[in-house]
Amino acid sequence: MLLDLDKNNPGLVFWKHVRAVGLPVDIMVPPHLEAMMEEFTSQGIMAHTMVTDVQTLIDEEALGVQGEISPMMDWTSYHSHAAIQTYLDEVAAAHPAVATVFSYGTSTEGRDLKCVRLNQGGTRKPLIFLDSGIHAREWITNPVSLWALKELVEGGSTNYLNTFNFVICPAINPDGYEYSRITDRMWRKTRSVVTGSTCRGADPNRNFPFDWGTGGSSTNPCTDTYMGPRAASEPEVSALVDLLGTLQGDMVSYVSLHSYSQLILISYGSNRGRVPDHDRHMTVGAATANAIRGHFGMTFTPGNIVDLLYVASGGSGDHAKGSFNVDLAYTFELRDTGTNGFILPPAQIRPSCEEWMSGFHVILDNVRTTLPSL
Ligand code: 0X9
Ligand code: ZN
Ligand code: ZN
Repeated sequence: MLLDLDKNNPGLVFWKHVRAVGLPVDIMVPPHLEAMMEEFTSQGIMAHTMVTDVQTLIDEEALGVQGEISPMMDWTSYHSHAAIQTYLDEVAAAHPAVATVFSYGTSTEGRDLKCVRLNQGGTRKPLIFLDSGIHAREWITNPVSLWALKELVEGGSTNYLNTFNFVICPAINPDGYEYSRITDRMWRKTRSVVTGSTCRGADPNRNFPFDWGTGGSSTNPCTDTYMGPRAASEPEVSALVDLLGTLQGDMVSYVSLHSYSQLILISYGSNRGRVPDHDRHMTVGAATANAIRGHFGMTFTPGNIVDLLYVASGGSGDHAKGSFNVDLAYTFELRDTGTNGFILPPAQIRPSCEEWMSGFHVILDNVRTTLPSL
């Protein structure tokens, strides 16, 4: 009878097949065939239920898997995009009066673009914007922005919530980040499909509308500094441009995290050269570098992008300064200076976070002295 069922009844799934008389058989039975149990007993076959609901088991297993890919954030390893997003949700759940997660768009491959808004007391305050992960391979930037988030909600920086609101957006190029994690560690760009080319992706930091395509970016889709077919062609960039636009009335500072070289970069990167308030940016930048050096002795150098690096148009910092005229705009290049480059050892994650945070305090303290009345 069991052999017959094994062969002919499509409704039953034999987890353990019929072997010999006297040996047990495990059968998964769909709800509409539950009466089979009595038929077994009436045929003299001993039967009992081992698992009442298989779906519950599957669901519980899925929870376990999720726990594995998204542990509570630590600063001793690099985490997947999914784990980063889970951490944002955990922070918001643990601090509901202060932190809210919101989505501002979708990446080319369909990943949610998410940020956390910190707004203590629900009042309008000058807004600080911080992002990380615009370049896929610059992994260290993500734990640093998440560390800032943690310090602001429950660490040594909570007092800043009395003065400022924050929008923190880690992993603003999630497709590129996952591609760097899984396939090509050195990937830099987005993962968009380029019409007429087999090469994929544009450099998101050459794709912002302000001064787009005016120098230091490429029209060749196969290069790492491809500007894209048009300004804000990348969904990740266009969503961020729109988000920044909605914040511009309140935004007093824009900070973007890159690696590596240990630089505190000041706009413009385009041929426009230095910003009108370059001196103020230099003064605050030098104080920021001092604070960072005071922590573990690392040297960070402030300076204009073209002076220190090269002409590079379409950068996010240039857009924030040029289009929205924020008070202070900085693009950081985090550790190191080339020993490990992008592949910064996990042992340096925590120190990178701590030293950068003391620098960030200096920027916040200086913005505080020149606040506009909203
Ligand atoms: O070239 C870049 O985009 C940045 N350096 S990196 O090595 N991380 O790629 C510098 C960004 C400078 N900012 C602007 N060009 N506005
Ligand atoms: Zn917390
Ligand atoms: Zn970069």
